[in-house]
Amino acid sequence: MPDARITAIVADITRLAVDAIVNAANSSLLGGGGVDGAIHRAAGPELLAECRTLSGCPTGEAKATKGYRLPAAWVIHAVGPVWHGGGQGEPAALAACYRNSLAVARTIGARTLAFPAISTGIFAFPKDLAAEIAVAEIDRVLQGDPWFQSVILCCFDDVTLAIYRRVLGQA
Ligand code: AR6
Repeated sequence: MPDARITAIVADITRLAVDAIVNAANSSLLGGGGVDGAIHRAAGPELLAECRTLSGCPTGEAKATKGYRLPAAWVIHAVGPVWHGGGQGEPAALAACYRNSLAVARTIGARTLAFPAISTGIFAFPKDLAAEIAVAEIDRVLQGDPWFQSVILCCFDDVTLAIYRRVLGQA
């Protein structure tokens, strides 16, 4: 069974009072639609101003900013892969996103975090495979590691929640 600190809920990630929320960004880090647009709207224009100083971010990697008007102190901007059929390293890039976001969380002192379902919206990554990768990678990092207190898989719809509950064995 995956680590019990990993849980799935349906929520608007911009409302969660965790140490850090993860953004499903693109490599420009200059905003966009989906959860990225929602995070920028809720955080205010200071977020974009800080993002402009970061010079973008490669796919599979993550960079942190402050959370500004969000309840979360930090935003970790992770760049998921665009799904091109699975033969272009998309699964490994998605796993790297989760792993690197957790590494960034540790460097900023964040113990409670929330992830959206990275790449499964505009970037079209299949939801089931994405959930399996997310849970496996987070679980691997949490094994024997007391640093993280809670990792929330923040779903925006009941279909995604059902997938995570099944993968987590919490159905
Ligand atoms: N809270 C939680 N989850 C959300 C929210 C929210 N407020 N809004 C959407 N989701 P997407 P991607 C879910 O498309 O596929 C942007 O333009 C959504 O239902 O936001 O990684 C970026 O700038 C889905 O399950 O991100 C990039 O260009 C999940 O978040 C591109 O989209 C991810 O969907 C990234 O695409």
